[in-house]
Amino acid sequence: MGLRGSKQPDIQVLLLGLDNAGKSTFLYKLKHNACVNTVPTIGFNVEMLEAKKNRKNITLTLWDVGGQGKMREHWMSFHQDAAAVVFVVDSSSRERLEEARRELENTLRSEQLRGRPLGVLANKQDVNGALTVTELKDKFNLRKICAGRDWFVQPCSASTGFGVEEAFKRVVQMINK
Ligand SMILES: Nc1nc2c(ncn2[C@@H]2O[C@H](COP(=O)(O)OP(=O)(O)OP(=O)(O)O)[C@@H](O)[C@H]2O)c(=O)[nH]1
Ligand SMILES: [Mg+2]
Repeated sequence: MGLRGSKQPDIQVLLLGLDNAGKSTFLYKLKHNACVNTVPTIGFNVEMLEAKKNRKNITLTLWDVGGQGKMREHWMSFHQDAAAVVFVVDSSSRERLEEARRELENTLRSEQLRGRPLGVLANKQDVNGALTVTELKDKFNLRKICAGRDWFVQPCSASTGFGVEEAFKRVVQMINK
């Protein structure tokens, strides 16, 4: 097989969500299977991860973009190349749900992301009283705002690792390549 034939397709996955949602913790849990102490992301982190799809090895590039207010205006510049979006929600923060919902809705309006699959992570399930998947689906009105694309909601805890691998597998499954 020539060089061209062996070249792997470049599959980009975009991690978005409010500041403090747990995006970087999720990324490093996946990459290193370790709970890394994070600091708020200014700019972005990027990591490559191997996966198997249809018995083939594939490489995914995960972009973890900072979620603070000032950073959100840059989210758009990552839309174009994203094969899938993973939107991370802090399920223990009911007071910021509306803000998260608004940002997700804005993101899904992007023309560049039209039809791209979406995984919503109901993160921080280890916290007492965390929002359930059913509650999150209802509050975000996901059935409506995700019309026209594949989507799922995965309960997880990026710090304990609960649901993290499962979330990644579901993202890989959804990607159309
Ligand atoms: N209890 C609990 N805390 C978590 C979980 N995931 C992340 N955290 C904590 O939440 C805080 C924010 O996590 P980050 O991963 O830095 O959040 P982020 O989404 O990358 O934030 P920005 O970079 O500012 O956009 C950290 O103190 C994490 O330890 C979780 O599943 N459970
Ligand atoms: Mg971060």
